[in-house]
Amino acid sequence: MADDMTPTQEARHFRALFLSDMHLGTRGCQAELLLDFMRFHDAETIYLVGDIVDGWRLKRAWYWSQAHNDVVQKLLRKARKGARVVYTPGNHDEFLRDYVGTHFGGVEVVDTAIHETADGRRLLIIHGDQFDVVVRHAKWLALLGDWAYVTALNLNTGVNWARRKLGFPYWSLSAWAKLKVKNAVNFIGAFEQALSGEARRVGAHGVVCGHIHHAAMRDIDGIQYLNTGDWVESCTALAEHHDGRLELIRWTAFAEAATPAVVGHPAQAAA
Ligand SMILES: [Mn+2]
Repeated sequence: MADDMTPTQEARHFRALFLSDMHLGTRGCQAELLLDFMRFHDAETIYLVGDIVDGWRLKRAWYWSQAHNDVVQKLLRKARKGARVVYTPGNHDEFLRDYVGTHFGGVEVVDTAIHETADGRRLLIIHGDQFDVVVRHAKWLALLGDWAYVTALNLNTGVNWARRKLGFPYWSLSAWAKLKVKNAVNFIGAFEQALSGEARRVGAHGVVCGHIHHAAMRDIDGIQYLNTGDWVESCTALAEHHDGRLELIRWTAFAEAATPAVVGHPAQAAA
């Protein structure tokens, strides 16, 4: 469908949109639904909260259809038309972490960001893989305290940096946890705790993250935990209205007419 085609429905305009885990470059990516979503949603600021392009797959089964191209074009077009686009890379597009602090095509690449809502709340924007080691060893770290926590965080970054330089894939906690289904619920809980804890540590009121492909909007000990979900399975995004109100949008609920494409195996999609 042409980009300029008049939509039969009015586009919704938001103050900010937060999207993560598109996994462009893999068959699992629901690019058509995403494209459809982007046609009907605009914002002053768009946050790309990591795992937008699945870089590790570049080496193996790279899948890049016209729809994947269109998604990128659409994003760049929104940037050209004046939207501020902020990209906080994740583990699958970790190669972009080498470009933190730079701009390309109107897109700012940053490690993490702070978004201030219309009603003055500060939200930490971060993909979330930075906490994989912390989550895996949550119990031990709780016993050992702050020093061990910070060390584990650095270790996570260091180990994966080294693995990347050596050409090994990122060690994915999410994929690991999904293999151990019994631990999945515990794992999600520990992830949410770790991320909301980090928001508190940096003095934010909440956190917007992705990584575990599990959309959520809830209060955790006074911190607003917001997970944007993904575009492999759930097709979700977070939006901020002009008054600061936050809304989790499940696009599949609106796009029922669209026949779901063949979805990649969730375990392979590896958050
Ligand atoms: Mn991830």
